[in-house]
Amino acid sequence: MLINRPPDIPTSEITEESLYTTRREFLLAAGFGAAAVGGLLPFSRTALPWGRGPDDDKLTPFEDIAGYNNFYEFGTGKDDPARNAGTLRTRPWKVEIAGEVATPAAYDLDDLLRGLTPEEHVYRHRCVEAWSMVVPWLGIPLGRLIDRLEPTSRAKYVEFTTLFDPAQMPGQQRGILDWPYVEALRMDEARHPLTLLVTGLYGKPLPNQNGAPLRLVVPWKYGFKGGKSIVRIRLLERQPATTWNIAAPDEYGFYANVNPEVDHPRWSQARERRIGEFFKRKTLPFNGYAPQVASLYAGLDLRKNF
Ligand SMILES: Nc1nc2c(c(=O)[nH]1)N[C@H]1C(S)=C(S)[C@@H](COP(=O)(O)O)O[C@H]1N2
Ligand SMILES: [Mo]
Repeated sequence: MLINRPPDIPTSEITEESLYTTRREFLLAAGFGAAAVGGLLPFSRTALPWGRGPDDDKLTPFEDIAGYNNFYEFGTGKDDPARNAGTLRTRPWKVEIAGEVATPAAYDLDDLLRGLTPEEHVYRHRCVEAWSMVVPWLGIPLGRLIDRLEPTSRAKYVEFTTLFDPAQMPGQQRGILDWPYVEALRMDEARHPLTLLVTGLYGKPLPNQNGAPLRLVVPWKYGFKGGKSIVRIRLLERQPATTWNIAAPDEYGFYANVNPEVDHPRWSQARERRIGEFFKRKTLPFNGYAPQVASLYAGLDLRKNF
């Protein structure tokens, strides 16, 4: 599910999730273009114009998406990031573009993304801790930025580094992880159209606790692949070391594809709790995105390369 959406929709226009969903679907069903979404038009509670996917996904309420987070730079409790991330200053924000690109340089974030129109992508979001959400992200397919950077022929991996600033990110005053947080993708994963550089959710700028002003979202992988508050994007010839793989190589592999058949050493990955629901759901291979992404891993043993 994908609609285009202009980047700066005032918060006042989007109040409550059911209205948001219903109005958006009404507009699309009625044949209004993306530009109409967010405008002052009527809404109705008509039937959904498309199926919700295999498990009848409903959007997770904004309060849960922005109130139940993993962002260890602001504490290890699920409610710590919402409480503590107010110290993060997200403008001005510099992003260093480094490695195997035509012109390595530091860019102001707004300049780096200028002319790349954000799109809305509703994705299932699955944490390795076996909970999940359904999130309407606003972002730019990473491949479109990579094209703009003109990679060299040696570029095989893309690495993402989170801000390191213990004054703004008090969790970094403790050595819980090897700071700064680093994640990486193989180039074909990075260029896949589902892979998003996210700048917002629910049509609003990204809350700090969700990784403002720029974070990665790779919907067929466990959430930890999605590094937050990114200050460096580096294109590399060799696979880089990544934070969770360094922290616990037996528990967190480089690939981190959602695979219900490969348990975490300390718990099962067969089922998941959708935030807000009581009964657990079956976890789907590649988080339900197998038709789009399984071919990326043809010939790879996904038990060894977990
Ligand atoms: N910099 C940074 N990025 C991070 C994390 C983190 O602790 N630090 N946690 C990861 C994990 S484990 C998950 S599940 C997702 C959670 O994203 P959300 O809080 O937007 O749901 O962020 C990922 N990105
Ligand atoms: Mo996670």
